[in-house]
Amino acid sequence: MLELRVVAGTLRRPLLHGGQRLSSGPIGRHLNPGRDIHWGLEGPNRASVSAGHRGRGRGEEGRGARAAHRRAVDPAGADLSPREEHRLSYLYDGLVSGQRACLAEAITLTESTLPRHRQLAGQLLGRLLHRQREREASTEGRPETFRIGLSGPPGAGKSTFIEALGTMLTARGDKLAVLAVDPSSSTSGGSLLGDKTRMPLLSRDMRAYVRPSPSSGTLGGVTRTTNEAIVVCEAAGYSTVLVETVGVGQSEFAVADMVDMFLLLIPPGAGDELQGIKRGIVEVADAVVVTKGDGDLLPQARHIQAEYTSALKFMRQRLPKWKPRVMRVSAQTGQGVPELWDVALEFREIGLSSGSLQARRCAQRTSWMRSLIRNGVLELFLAHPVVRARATQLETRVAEGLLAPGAAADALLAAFTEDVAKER
Ligand SMILES: Nc1nc2c(ncn2[C@@H]2O[C@H](COP(=O)(O)OP(=O)(O)OP(=O)(O)O)[C@@H](O)[C@H]2O)c(=O)[nH]1
Ligand SMILES: [Mg+2]
Repeated sequence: MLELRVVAGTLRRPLLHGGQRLSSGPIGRHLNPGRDIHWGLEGPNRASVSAGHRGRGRGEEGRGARAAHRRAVDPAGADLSPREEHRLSYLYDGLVSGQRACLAEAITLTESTLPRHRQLAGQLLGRLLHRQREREASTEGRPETFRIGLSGPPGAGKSTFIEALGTMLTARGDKLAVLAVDPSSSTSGGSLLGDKTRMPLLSRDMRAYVRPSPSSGTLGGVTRTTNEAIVVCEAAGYSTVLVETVGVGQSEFAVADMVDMFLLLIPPGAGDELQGIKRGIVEVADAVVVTKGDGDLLPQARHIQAEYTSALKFMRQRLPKWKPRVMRVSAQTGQGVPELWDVALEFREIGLSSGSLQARRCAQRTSWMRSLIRNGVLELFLAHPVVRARATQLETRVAEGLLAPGAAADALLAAFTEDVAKER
């Protein structure tokens, strides 16, 4: 609430962020356009858009039509130089025709922290989301793609399971994208090597696209980069998107809030009484998957399955028409993997016919936006010179118990708003 008050009270002139009209005024000077706040989703202006892009090639669509489309999709969009416009058109056309090189380049663009790149990425996202919505209009609002999040403790068998499920799906002709979110390895890119080696078949499979999704070390980073990567992969025709995240910290909650179905993977070794697994994450799971149900681990896997089955009976149902299931699989033998996929498809079908899946996506878009606002405003606040000058001293006094945290926060916020007001 505080952050929103600050924004409402200080922003005046229109400014562009990530291709969306936002605001400016004094605060804008400290804002890094397109990075601090990046929208990348349909705003109210875009809701009434009717003219549009149908995913045609460059040759079919004239320059004028392209510019008109750009204005329609993104009325507040930043002015692009001819070179930038060419790059965006190249990426857009390449993406919608399924070129892997463009997919990689587009995701890299969305991950960039350079302000101009963030703006370009925002424009690209706007166009892709517009295209997605147009396509959904022809399927009565039914999303064409299926987004699945998978989380679980380190070593639960997530990547091995994705490899087993993924190869089954690509053998059936599906195109599958795997985004691996590893909040702990944001700078080293450590998940890349790990997950590529754990998904050797998928990494070589032309119908699959495996990519680590960096988090920039923050939860807001996970929300931004992963949400954007999902949209980009879908535009490139990857109709199933799997998002793997290690169940430590909060990243799994962020991922649960960006997918159609959320799976919690539990290894047999997790122990009794849902040991080590946060109850909250069990509550948001649409299915619990007990992994490694083979060999010596089978009895324990059965035991865990029974335990979760009874635990879930007492949990509040998240969707009226869906009771979370507990499945047992072995990625090593492949046992239970097709059955699990059948359950996932059943979940999707029920979600689509009841409308809960569409409703979930709508709510997720709003929460994506709010998360970006929260992070953007916080970054803006922390980067403000007055805040930077006083924060350390106030923090020290709070840490020593000399000042109440609330009083310190109020003092800092007051200093910030006063300074911003002075600048107006
Ligand atoms: N017996 C058995 N072992 C498995 C199975 N699936 C995975 N494993 C083993 O469990 C270990 C961890 O597997 P990963 O797939 O890397 O687990 P993960 O959850 O992706 O791990 P992180 O990404 O590091 O959190 C590896 O040694 C796998 O060989 C299975 O179905 N059966
Ligand atoms: Mg893994």
